[in-house]
Amino acid sequence: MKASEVITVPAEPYPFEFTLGTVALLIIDMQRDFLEPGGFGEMLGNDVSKLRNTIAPNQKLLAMWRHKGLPVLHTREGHRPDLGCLPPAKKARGRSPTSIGDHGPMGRILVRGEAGHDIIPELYPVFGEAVIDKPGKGAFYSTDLHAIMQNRGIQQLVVTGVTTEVCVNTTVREANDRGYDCLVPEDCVGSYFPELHEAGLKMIKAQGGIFGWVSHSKHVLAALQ
Ligand code: TIU
Repeated sequence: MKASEVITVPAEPYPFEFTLGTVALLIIDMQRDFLEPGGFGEMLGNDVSKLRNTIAPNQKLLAMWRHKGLPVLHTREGHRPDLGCLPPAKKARGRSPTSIGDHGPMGRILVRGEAGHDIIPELYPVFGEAVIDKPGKGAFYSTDLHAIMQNRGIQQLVVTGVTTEVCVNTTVREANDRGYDCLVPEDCVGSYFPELHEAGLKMIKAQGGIFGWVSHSKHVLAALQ
């Protein structure tokens, strides 16, 4: 496959096209605190198994991306240890007795450098893969993701990770406003809430692909074989 070859993936609302020279895999917030039993997500009463179903398909996609030598970008949601980048409104919201910055099951919750903030071992970044620390839900807000993409000539993103309706959806919307095309493989994104997962995917592909495209990892893998 040449860098300029156009690859077509069956998707909704219509096939998604990209070239190897301009596409990246963007894996959103596959962090221990969201996915591991005993982490912050479970502590809040969520069933983490719904998110853990996304690990195996993400591993396959990541392996293909690495095999092809294509760019991989990872994000982590979290804050400086002094919480300087944590908006008081974000800290207060939820009214949980334990919140961001407090001591949780795997260190201080969503604080950079803590065990729970790090990416799960199954999808751990390797040398050369950018890790973007983001204070918000979207991966573009207050990060250098846009600059990295411009510098590397990236125009299309395959976006995976958690959660479908929160950080994945926000990031796809931000990417859309910056002129990027996004494909979301539905089996590689997950939510604690099945109905919000479904709605999150529908919102992306509705109205002729108002924010992007939705497909399945098997179609992306087959197109790259
Ligand atoms: N990564 C991400 O989606 N952060 C969240 O807080 N998600 C929830 O669904 N809570």
